[in-house]
Parts: sequence; C-alpha cells; structure tokens
Amino acid sequence: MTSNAPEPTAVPADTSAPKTAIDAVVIGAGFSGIYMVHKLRELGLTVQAFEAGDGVGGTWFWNRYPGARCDVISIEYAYTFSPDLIEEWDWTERYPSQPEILRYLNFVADRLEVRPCFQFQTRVVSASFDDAAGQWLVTVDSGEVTRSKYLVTAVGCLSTSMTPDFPGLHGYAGEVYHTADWPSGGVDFSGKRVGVIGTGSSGVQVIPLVAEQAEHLTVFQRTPAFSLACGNRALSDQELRDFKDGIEEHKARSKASPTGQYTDTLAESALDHTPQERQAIYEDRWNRHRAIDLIACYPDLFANREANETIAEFFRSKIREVISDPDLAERLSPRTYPLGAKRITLDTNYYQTYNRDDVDLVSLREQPLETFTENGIQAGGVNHELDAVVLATGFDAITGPLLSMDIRGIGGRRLTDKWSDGPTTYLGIAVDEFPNMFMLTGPGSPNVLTNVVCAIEQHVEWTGDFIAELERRGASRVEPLAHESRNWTDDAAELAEATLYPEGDSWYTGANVPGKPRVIMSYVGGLDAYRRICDEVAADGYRGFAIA
Ligand code: N01
Repeated sequence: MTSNAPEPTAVPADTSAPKTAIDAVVIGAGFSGIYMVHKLRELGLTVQAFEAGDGVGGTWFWNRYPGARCDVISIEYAYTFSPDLIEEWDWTERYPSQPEILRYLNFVADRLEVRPCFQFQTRVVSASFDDAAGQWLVTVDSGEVTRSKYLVTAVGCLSTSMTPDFPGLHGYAGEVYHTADWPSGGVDFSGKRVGVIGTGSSGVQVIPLVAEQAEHLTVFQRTPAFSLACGNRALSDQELRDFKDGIEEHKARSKASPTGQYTDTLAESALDHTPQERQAIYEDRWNRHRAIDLIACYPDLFANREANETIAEFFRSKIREVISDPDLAERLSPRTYPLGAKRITLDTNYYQTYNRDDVDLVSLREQPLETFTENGIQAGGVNHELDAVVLATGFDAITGPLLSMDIRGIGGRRLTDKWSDGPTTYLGIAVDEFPNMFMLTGPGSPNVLTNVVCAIEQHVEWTGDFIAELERRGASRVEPLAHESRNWTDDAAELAEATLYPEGDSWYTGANVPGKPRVIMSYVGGLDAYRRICDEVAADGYRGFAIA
C-alpha cells in the first residue's frame, strides 16, 4: 500500500518484463466504479481503472435510446455518502432521463476527481491470478497487461446486451439497432417503416417515441409487460429543498428497507381485504406512480399467487381503460406469470401508442417469428416490410458482464467453468479459488432487486472497509472458504424458491438467454437483512474468509 494515489500505471504486454504492481484494478465507470475508485484512493491505494466507453456512465452511457429513463425516482437514484454531492446537484424531473443521469455521473466524476484514474475506450478482455506473486494480471484489448494486488469488478448487472440468434438477421438489408448500444448521434426514423422486437422496460420506453417519428411501427411482442404509467413531471425547488433538508431521515429509512426504497407495506394479507377495499388501495397507490408502492403494498403479494392475482388483474384493468379494442387489450395483457416475476416497466403513453392507426402489434406467441427476410420480418406466415428494426431484447444480465471477460483464478481455473451450473459466491462479493477479487453487485447479492445505487453504496463501503482491514493486517491474500460460498449460494436459492420469481421467464433467472443456467441471481432476502449479515461478518473478523 502506498500513501498517495499516483498516476495510473499500465505495463506493457510482455509478461516477462518487470512490472510495477499497483494496489487495485477497478473495471467499469458506472455508479459502482466511480465510487469504488474514490474509496480506494481515500484509503491511499494506487488504482488503475478501465472503462470500455469513452466516458463515465456505465449502462447509462450505452442505453441512450429515445425515452431511456430510470425506474427509480431521481432524488433517490443518487449517491448519499457525500453531503457536498447532495447539496450541489439538482434533479429536474421526478424520473430522471438517461441524459440527465449521464450529466450527474459526469458531475460526480469531476467533483471526486476520479477521471485521471480511468483509461477509457479500453475493454478488459482477461484477468488471471498469478499464484506465485499473489497478483492479478489484467489484460485489456490493446494487449497491455497491468499487475495488481486486488481486482474489483464494477461491471454492472445490465451491461452485456443480448441479441437473439434470429434466423436471417444477417441477410436483412435494413437498419438494425439495439437499445443497449444506441448510436451516440441518435437515429432519425422519419418516413420509415420500423419494427421493434421486445416489450420489456427498454421496448416499453422506446416504442412511444419511435411511433411518434416513424411512418409506421410494428411491435413484435413475445410476452406482454405489466406496465405502470410513470406520471413523470418537473420537480419543484421546494421538493428538492425538502429532500435535502430531510436527507438523514431518508437515508435511515432507505437503509431499513428491503429494497432501499421506503414504502408503507400494510400489515394484512391482500386476501384479508374485500375486492372493493383492495381496489381503493391499489388505485391510491397507482396514482403515486412508483412500482414499489404497488408490489410491496401487501406483504404476501410476492409470495402467494392468489394474492398476486389481485394486483395483476388491477394492472390488466388499467390496460382496458386505455385500449378500447378488447382483443388488442387482451393481447397486451400479461397472463402467463405473476406480477413482479418480470420487472414491472414504467412508461409514458405506452398503451396509448397502440390506439394510433400507424401502430400494429404482432403477438409472437400466436404468430411466431420465423425469419428475417431481406426486407423485413416474417412472422406467422406474414412478411412485414421494414426499413429499420430496433432490438429491445435485453441483456445477458448479472453474470454476463463478468463471464464476457476471461477470468481465471488459482491454477488457471476459469470462472466460466466454475459457474457452468450457475454462479456460486460468498455474499455475492467474492468467489473461492479467485483470491483478492471483489465483485460489486455480483450474483448472490441483492443487486437489481433494490434501488441499485443503495446496494452499490453498501457494497463499495463494505469492500473498502475490508480492503483497509486487509492492508492494516498486512494480509497478502484473501478468499472465501469453499463451504461458505456453497452455503451462501444454497441459502439464497432456498429463499428465492419461496417467492414467485421462479414463475417468470426473465433475465432475473437467466431464462431469457438460451442455454444459460436457470438460477435466481439475486439475494432476495432484502438489502436491510443483507446489510446486517455483511456487518456481522465484518464484526466477526470477516468470518468465512481465509486471510493469509
Ligand atoms: O430487457 P428485457 P430490457 N424473440 O429482458 C423480448 C433495466 N432497464 O432491456 O419477455 C422475441 O426486460 C423479451 O420477450 P420475453 C430494467 O431493470 C431499466 O427491456 O422474454 N422477443 C422481452 O419482451 C429492465 O428490466 C429501464 O418473452 C424476444 C424483451 O425482448 C432491464 O433493464 C429501462 C426474444 C426483453 O426485455 C432489462 O430491460 C431499460 C426473442 N428471441 C432497461 N428475446 C428503466 O429504468 C427477447 N425478447 C425504466
């Protein structure tokens, strides 16, 4: 450990050349990477960080499709560790748009002066643990290799896009865009016949804006979403002031909540109330325009299918209020999975878009997508001529960004092999046989089932404290005990089985990626409980880790 953060050190590809090892490599410049770099520098460690994009932002750098917006309200989707950052930043809208989140992250990166630690436009392709030296060798796409004691992955959960292997896609002559890799200069769909495949969060957001511009829009839907009108609006100066003045209370409430988002969950079962009582309660919460207020309204909504059906039907009734054609309303109504088993989407004018004469819906369950042709998509025997196609087909989530790098631990053990049946981790932070590696929002942590910024702050702070303790002890090496990883993973799986998540074919479970092991990759026990467990592990001398 050195006392001051020098300029980042990168060493040439010749691995026989002597290398100046640094303390830590951090991969990624999103919310977690920015804060982790700051934290490590505060500890006096030397840090080299890598980011594939040419700026900070992580998933918010690439997901710049029209309509991209967060599903957590802006004032809560922000760091809380620094009073200065809170005081100096003013959000303009209740739900922040992608450009505003990107401006925020640039502001934070400047304010914390972390930018010099990052090498941008640089993708990490592999990382292997040199057992003899007790160091990681991190190789980037230029071939450069950096040696470091610690490896911290801050790669995000939704940063590896997923393009299905559609027959004929390569022979299609029109334009193809993926929402998660949108051209930085934008796209003009004026006068074009456009197809959108996918109706998850990205599809539901992009569809209304493409419809406004295109000559004609065809939406190809495999599974309808449960969508909540987000009721976005400008924030007033008074609201911002009140939030800042009450920040300590906000922090305490979000820390005590399972998702990092406070809501007033009722004590009764949903089934204890009459349909009329439930209707009034759901209606009130619908008008709060916050998904957590609905899904966590009753304690059993996500544990009991019958209770869940009461709120699922409420959402369907909202579709029927907007869509006058009963057949179309039914095709847009989710019936095959419980509400919440796929992520609830937040929209602006999503259902209204289907009332336009220049928008068609193709239900792929009834009319399966057979092939792309040279000039469009053939589904159910019908050829839809299209000048452009938008793939809103999502991500190889959570494990995808980690496994897209060739990470090798002790004895060259590949992470892809270790996780061939699904990820095993201790606390979602560390993996046995992969010493000195820490994952932020990794599989087995609460990650995407929370306001992820809260989860990130907890992870960065806990990991930072752990690394500080390792340095204080003069430790050279740390890894979790194999049986602790197994226990953590098994216990997390058992908790997940008691919820309704297994009933949805979603990216939460890996079911959206053909061939991916079907495992619930998040800790469902709540961020509050998880925080307590992590704190107890630390208080117990980092129980479960072998420290050399
Ligand atoms: O991805 P998704 P996303 N043939 O996986 C369909 C976050 N996010 O990018 O459901 C035909 O949810 C697939 O169909 P099905 C947020 O956490 C947040 O939309 O698998 N269709 C589905 O409709 C979100 O949950 C925000 O049957 C195929 C769609 O593509 C997460 O990112 C905004 C197909 C993919 O939906 C992912 O959202 C954007 C195939 N072969 C994203 N393969 C906000 O904060 C897939 N599909 C608001």
